Amino acid sequence: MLEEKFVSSIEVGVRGVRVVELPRIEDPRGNLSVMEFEKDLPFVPARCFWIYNVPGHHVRGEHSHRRLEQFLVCVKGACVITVDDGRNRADVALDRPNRGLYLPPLIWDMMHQFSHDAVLMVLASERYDPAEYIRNYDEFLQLINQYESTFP
Ligand code: T46
Repeated sequence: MLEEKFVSSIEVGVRGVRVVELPRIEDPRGNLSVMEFEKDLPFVPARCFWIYNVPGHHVRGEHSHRRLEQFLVCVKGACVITVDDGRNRADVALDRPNRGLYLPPLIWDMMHQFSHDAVLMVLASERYDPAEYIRNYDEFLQLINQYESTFP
């Protein structure tokens, strides 16, 4: 179960999306945060990428994934992630390096309001496959309707 995986997490009112508070080990030499993939994540990452040097007014994402699970941490700076399950929408501020955001498949996401120094790290459950993206919002809503009639 997802809730059992994440020791400290909260729902945001969008299907399956959770904000996760990661440990923050404070030390006079600096702080450290940690995740153990098999213990702390509902998937074992196959890929990691990071987004940086985003001009403040630019929006990234604006798509959904058919199968992909992702875990996002803004390891430096801040940004806002808008998540949408076709019924409900929420804005999540990723503004500290010990806060993560879990995204299951079939969530429409948008990344925006990047601070000039933001570095957004993303762990993904699969290798990169452009065919797995849904880039059209109407197509996304159709898939959600199919999904909800299959799994009411
Ligand atoms: C997501 C958000 C958070 C690759 O070659 N390999 C990769 O693994 C990725 C993620 C991208 N690319 C190439 C494909 C494009 O030519 O990098 C370019 C930019 O990718 P994209 O327009 O998809 O970037 P974002 O920031 O809109 O979205 C990315 C992820 O694709 C997506 O999964 O949720 O970051």
